Amino acid sequence: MTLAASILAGDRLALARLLTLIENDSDAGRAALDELFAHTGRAHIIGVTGAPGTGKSSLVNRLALHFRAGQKRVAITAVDPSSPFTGGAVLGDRVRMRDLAGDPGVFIRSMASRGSLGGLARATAAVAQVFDAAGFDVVLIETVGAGQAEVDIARLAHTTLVVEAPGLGDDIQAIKAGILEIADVLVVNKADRPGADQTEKALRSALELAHPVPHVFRHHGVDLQVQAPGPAAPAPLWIPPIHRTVATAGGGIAELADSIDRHAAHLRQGGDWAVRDRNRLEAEFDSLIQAKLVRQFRNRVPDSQYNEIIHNLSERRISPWQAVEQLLGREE
Ligand SMILES: Nc1nc2c(ncn2[C@@H]2O[C@H](COP(=O)(O)OP(=O)(O)O)[C@@H](O)[C@H]2O)c(=O)[nH]1
Ligand SMILES: [Mg+2]
Repeated sequence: MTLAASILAGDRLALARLLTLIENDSDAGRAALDELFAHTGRAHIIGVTGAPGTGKSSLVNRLALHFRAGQKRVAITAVDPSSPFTGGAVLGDRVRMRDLAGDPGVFIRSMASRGSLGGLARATAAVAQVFDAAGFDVVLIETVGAGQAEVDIARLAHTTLVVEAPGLGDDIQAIKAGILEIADVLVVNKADRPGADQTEKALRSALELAHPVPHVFRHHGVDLQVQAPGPAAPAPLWIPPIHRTVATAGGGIAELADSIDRHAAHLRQGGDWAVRDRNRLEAEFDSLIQAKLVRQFRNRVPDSQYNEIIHNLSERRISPWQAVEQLLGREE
């Protein structure tokens, strides 16, 4: 039996093995991904992002328990570019997720980046695909921070939760970083702490600033048009709801999960589910083409020539554009 076939048959060890192969960017991993691809496209992919300490892991834990209570199979991955695989933060997350340990309807896997952020986004996309093919109904992806990696991972998700919490002094930071633009659902966690009102108010006014910009994906500056299979009437605009939660005690989780479900229904109804799916695949395809072309090209250029051009660049003898033209010729 191939690795992919074992995964489709529900073999958890095979699943764990493939995730390692993917992290190591191996050919065997890619071959299994190719085989699994036809079985993807069903899972609800949910991204959970926000600053460190806002309670993302605690929320993911609670949400997973909630979805399990509804008989859904749940896969969880935590992406932490700053910490190595065995690093403190990731281990801490694993300990907190102990409520779910031993449940065969749950699979938890932490990931650390090797190499570039682009590589991390690709690996995360691959991991989500594997969980999807393996039959998990919900895939929760926790990411730290407010950088490009989070935006990339939001593109991967159908539904993105942005988590804030009072008392961290970074509300403005996250809003500045434009993270609200990727939010489908906003969460003020640690609602048991003083300052939750202020955090919610700050979010609400930032949200009003961002509104009424339609929440659609743009590609190369052009709105993508995909024929919706659903009803002809245009779907109403989705306005990100704000939820208060106490992840440690479970407060507000049912309401939050309800919003997540409503968002999925909204995407399906309006045809945005297909749009996001298509955009995600196109972005992945683009990024793979770029990576492959650059690799092929670099293999053809001797290091000496490459280094000479870099040298000429830093000496300001040629501009970056001229450097590219020297190597690749002028575009027609
Ligand atoms: N008071 C309070 N503490 C919380 C809440 N949610 C999480 N915490 C605590 O905040 C800390 C960080 O939580 P964690 O889930 O690891 O945050 P993450 O870094 O965003 O994943 C932990 O000590 C949690 O126990 C909450 O709703 N209220
Ligand atoms: Mg965490």
